[in-house]
Amino acid sequence: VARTSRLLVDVHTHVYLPRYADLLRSRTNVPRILTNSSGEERLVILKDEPSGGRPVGPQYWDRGQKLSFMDKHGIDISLVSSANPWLDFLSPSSAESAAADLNQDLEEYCSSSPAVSSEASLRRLYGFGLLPLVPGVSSSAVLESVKQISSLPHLKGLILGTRGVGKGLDDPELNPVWDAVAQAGLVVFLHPHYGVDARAWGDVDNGHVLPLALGFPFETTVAATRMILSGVFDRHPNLRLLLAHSGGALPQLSSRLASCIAHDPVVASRLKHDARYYLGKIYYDAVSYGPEEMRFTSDVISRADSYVSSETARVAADCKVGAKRMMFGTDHPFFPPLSSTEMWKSVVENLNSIDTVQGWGQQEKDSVRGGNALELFGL
Ligand code: 5CU
Repeated sequence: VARTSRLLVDVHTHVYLPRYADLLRSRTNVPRILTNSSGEERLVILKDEPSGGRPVGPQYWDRGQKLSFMDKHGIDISLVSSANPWLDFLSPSSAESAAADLNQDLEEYCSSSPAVSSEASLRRLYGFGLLPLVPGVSSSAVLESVKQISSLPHLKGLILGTRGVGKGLDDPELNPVWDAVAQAGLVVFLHPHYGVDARAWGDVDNGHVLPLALGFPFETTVAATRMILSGVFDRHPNLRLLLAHSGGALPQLSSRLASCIAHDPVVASRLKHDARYYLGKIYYDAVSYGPEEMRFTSDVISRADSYVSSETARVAADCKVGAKRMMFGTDHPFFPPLSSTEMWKSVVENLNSIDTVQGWGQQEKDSVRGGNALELFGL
């Protein structure tokens, strides 16, 4: 571990692979890439996004630009995932063939990337594959896709949204998928796309702020909570789930969740453990932009084991335990700076935050910057 312990590893960084960008260009409905009257390409993916969309360019698909961004910010390795909305809008047969092709494309994207200069056995790019998770897809097609991803040496996990095959991630139909993914040792990266009911945002134009700052993390919070409530982690204790945006509001709400469960006759005896226990079985990116938020998340993860049962005596949590489950991320190519600056504010803020978390020593900071990711992804 010592030789690699100072590497900076980005676990939250996206791409629209060229094949996927072409698919978006071929569409006339959202999600799509359109060319406006000035000849500029625009990306339109979010619900209620102004129909003109926003500028999109090679930073979204060109591997050279990903590597330049990494060089500029001192990032040694990136675990690249396809960006939302993945294959959600396709028919089952189109989703199956797109997943197979895009997984192969991503393997090539990663396997032919340069080696890390200080560690020749590592490449600079690894990836999360895609499953054809759409309503109506057969279970065997999804399991075939899990098999394909685990056979591709540079894909270390898979990214998924919150809809599953139409009924969310607590759908019992997904049990064989969790089983297969856990057995294959793949990391599941859970990422939002839909946000929450847009009526909550009112009529004032606040750009993308409310759906991205609140809607995205609330969506993740709901999806992860439904997974906990469905007993996924009791049935699949080896499942490795990584939550985008530091798990949204889940760390903040987990004691309230535990209390609501304890007071509800429908679920009070359903789970093997107090809800707070499961937060210590999950992994979190450190994409929260503030040292206090990072410290809080690590505190909540740290205390999780003391909730193994309601009889367990609580011990004061050491936030260093939780730091083992958090990992640096950038969300590139999203959140580009509004005016040209050398370094991206979104990246610098996350790095500075990791560096200034009260109670984390150098070891914890190095772990969150890269050591944890190297371990989790077996690099
Ligand atoms: O800015 C955005 O729309 C996004 C997005 O769609 N997906 C993401 O991962 N981050 C930001």
